[in-house]
Formats: sequence, C-alpha cells, structure tokens
Amino acid sequence: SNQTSSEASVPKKVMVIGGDGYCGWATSLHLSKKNYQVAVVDNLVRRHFDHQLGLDSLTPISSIHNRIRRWKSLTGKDIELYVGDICDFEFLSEAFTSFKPDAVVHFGEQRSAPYSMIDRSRAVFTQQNNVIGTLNVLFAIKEFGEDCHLVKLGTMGEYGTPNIDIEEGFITITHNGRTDTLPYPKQASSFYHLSKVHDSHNIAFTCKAWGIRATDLNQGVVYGVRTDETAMHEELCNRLDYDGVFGTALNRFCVQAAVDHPLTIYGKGGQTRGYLDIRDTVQCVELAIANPAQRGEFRVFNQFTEQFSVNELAALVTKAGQKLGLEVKTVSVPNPRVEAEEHYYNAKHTKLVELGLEPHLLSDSLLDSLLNFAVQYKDRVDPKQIMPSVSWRKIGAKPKTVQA
Ligand code: NAD
Ligand code: USQ
Repeated sequence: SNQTSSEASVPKKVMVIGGDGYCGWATSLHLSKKNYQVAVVDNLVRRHFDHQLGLDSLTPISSIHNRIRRWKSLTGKDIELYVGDICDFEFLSEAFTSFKPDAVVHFGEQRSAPYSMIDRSRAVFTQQNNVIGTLNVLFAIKEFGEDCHLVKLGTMGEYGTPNIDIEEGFITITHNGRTDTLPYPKQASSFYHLSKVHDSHNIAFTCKAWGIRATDLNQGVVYGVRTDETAMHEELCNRLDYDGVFGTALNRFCVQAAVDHPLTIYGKGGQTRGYLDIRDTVQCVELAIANPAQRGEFRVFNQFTEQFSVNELAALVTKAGQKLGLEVKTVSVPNPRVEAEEHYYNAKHTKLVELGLEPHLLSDSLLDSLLNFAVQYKDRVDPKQIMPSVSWRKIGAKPKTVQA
C-alpha cells in the first residue's frame, strides 16, 4: 500500500449504499464495529415494496433512524445517514462530496428475481433502478473521488448454469489457434439477474476507460439472520424475508418448517447454487475493502462458501427439524421459473479464501439456531405469502393486481 503511517491511522470512510437492507445493515454495523467510518445511503424503497405487496419481514425491524441511534447508544459510534435515491444524481453528488468516501459498497438495488418478473413495469423498474443507479455511482467516483474503490454486489446468477466449470469472472479460451482471457459467458435467467450482467459490463468498461478501481462480488444465496452486531439489541435486528417474492431458498425452508408448511421445492429440485452465511457476507465485504483493487482494475470474486441443490437443502432442514420435534414435509411445486432443474454445477470460489476468508460452513448448530429463531417469531408469519405467485412464463405488459 502507498499509505504513509500518518494516513494509516485515519479511519477509512465507507459509503454503504443499500445500508438499510438485509446484507447492507449487517455490513454497516460490522464495518462500524471494525472502526471504519460508515455512511448509510438508502431511499428505503425496499420497505415501500413490502407495503405495496402486503409483505413483511419475519422479524420486526426498527426504522433506520432508531437503528442508528441505538447503535450510537450501545457503542458510541456514529453512522451517518443519507436518505435518497442514487438514481437522482444531484442527491448522490451531494452525499459523495459531503462524505468523501474512500470506498463505496453498493448493495442498493432491487434484488428479487420474482419481483422483476411480476409485470412489465416491475421489469423496467428493476433494470432502470439497478443499471442507472450503478452508472451514477461510476460517474460520482470519476467526478468526485477518482481513487475511491467500488465494491459492487453482483450475483452468481450472472453465469447461469453452464455445462462446464464456472471460473471467477474470466476464462482463458483457445480459439482457432489463438488464446485470450475473456469475461466468463453470462446466461442470466431473470430481468433482475440480467440487470447485474449489465452492471458488470458498465463497470468493466469504466475501469478500462477511466481507471476506476472496482471489485464485483458475485454473491451466492445468503442465509441466516444474526451477526455479532445485529444480535446486540432487538432494535438492531435484521430483516428476514420468507415470502414468495423476496424470501430465498434456505431462509424460506426454515420458516416453512417452523409453521408446519411443507417445504416448497420448485420442479425437480436439482437446481444447484452457491450459498453463504450472512456472517460471511460481512467478512467478504470487509476483506474486499481492506485489499482494494488497483486503479483501472476490474476484479471479480465469486462470493459463496458451499454449493447445495434445493433437494439437499430440504433434506438438511428436514433432519434438523426432526431434532427439534418438528415434522417437516416437502411438496413439489410446479416451477414458476424457467431454469434447469437437473444440471452440472461446479463454481470456483478461491479468491476470497486467499484474502483470508474463514467460512462459517452450514452446520447443524446454525440450522438449529435459524430454526429456533423462526419458531420464536412464527406468530408473525402470514401463510398466504409463502407459495410463489410470480410466473416467468405468464409475465405480461398489463400491471398485475395485488391480491388483497
Ligand atoms: P435488500 O432489498 O434487503 O436491500 C437493498 C437495499 O437497497 C434496500 O434497503 C433498498 O431500500 C435499497 N435501494 C434499492 N434501490 C435503491 C436506490 N435506487 N437508491 C438507494 N437505495 C436503494 O437486499 P439484500 O438482500 O440486502 O441484497 C443487497 C445486495 O446484495 C443486492 O444488490 C443483491 O442483488 C445482492 N445479493 C443478495 C443476495 C441475497 O441472498 N440476499 C445474494 C446475492 C447478491
Ligand atoms: N427455490 C425453490 N423453492 C423456493 C425458493 C427457491 O425451489 O421456495 C429455488 C429456485 O427455483 C432457484 C433456487 O431455489 O432455483 C434459488 O432461488 P432463491 O429465490 O433462493 O434465489 P434467487 O432467485 O437466485 O435470488 C437470490 C437473491 C438475489 C441473488 C441470488 C444469488 O434474491 O438477490 O442475486 O440469490 S444467485 O442465486 O447465486 O444468483
């Protein structure tokens, strides 16, 4: 590093875009705890989606203002808050020039594949919000902080499920006797996952053209809820989505088991993905910030720790449930998505381990605690929100009405 010793003692400033969300809130607290100076940027649109669709987190969550006040009262640490939309470049410029971040962690996107497949307007919103938001962040860095490191949340879903091993971002190919290292082919399968592909292309281009330093974290599916910091007080509690739109596979299965709902396996259940514990999300982001990309470098890390098929997850939750006296059943739901249900999957994930990631692998004790957590809050579950309601094939231009 080219930091002098006097500079090294000044805490790094990290702007966390999407810092009120599931991954972003846990990361904001973790970085603040580790003595980074943190600013949360969020327009709270996720809380608005929940209201629009009649959904709610399993866990009760405090307002972002109360969360930040509680953190200050418990630890003495300040987290700055900028409430606004990063698609509004004036707002973003103001936040940038006032906070002057050394790194920006960008979680602030519409992140649900089913949400992006509800209807035309949600598909358009998702790509507009995500692609333009990221473009604005790139322009803000170029304009106001050329040295600022962009740590961008991408997704393993950018790669799809090719019948060959998945590399970390790039693949070396020999074609007609010539060899080159090229971006790994992208085959995303929702308008949401495609928005991440478009982001990756825009980021790679600006690294080359403007010398931006960026790390694209192709994250797998995140599970779990508690981190050391969010467990400190109920007002710091993180959100846990279990509904058919925002809930993700393992978290959903634990909540389903807690309320005696059969585990919802879509189609044949052979869909295999990379997964990681939310305690590793915060660790990975910290590692990326502590070891920044070089000027002009577009780095890609595959951010997950283990691969599972949907059927394997269902079997693990069934076994863990039995130990707690829950009789867990499964049901095969006609797949609402268009995706391979039996396929090869072998994705590399060594770069974060090389930087020092110590994974929390999925264990019986984590499953026990997640299941116990779900049982603790099971009275808050609305069973009507569990079954999937969004069809990849039936999406149309007409606004979809929300069932009351
Ligand atoms: P989330 O919906 O809980 O949080 C996203 C946050 O971003 C919300 O608080 C929302 O209000 C904010 N936001 C959205 N658009 C914004 C805008 N235009 N301006 C300002 N703020 C905006 O989602 P999450 O689960 O925490 O995911 C965070 C990121 O990580 C996303 O980019 C997602 O694609 C990625 N990711 C998530 C998972 C997962 O399993 N949850 C897995 C892989 C990747
Ligand atoms: N699935 C089921 N039953 C369920 C829920 C999901 O069988 O009840 C299946 C899906 O069909 C899919 C797989 O499980 O094959 C994963 O689905 P998911 O909803 O858990 O995850 P996904 O839609 O891919 O999206 C989530 C996050 C997204 C992130 C992505 C990482 O919402 O933000 O980008 O995980 S990844 O999957 O690696 O692309």
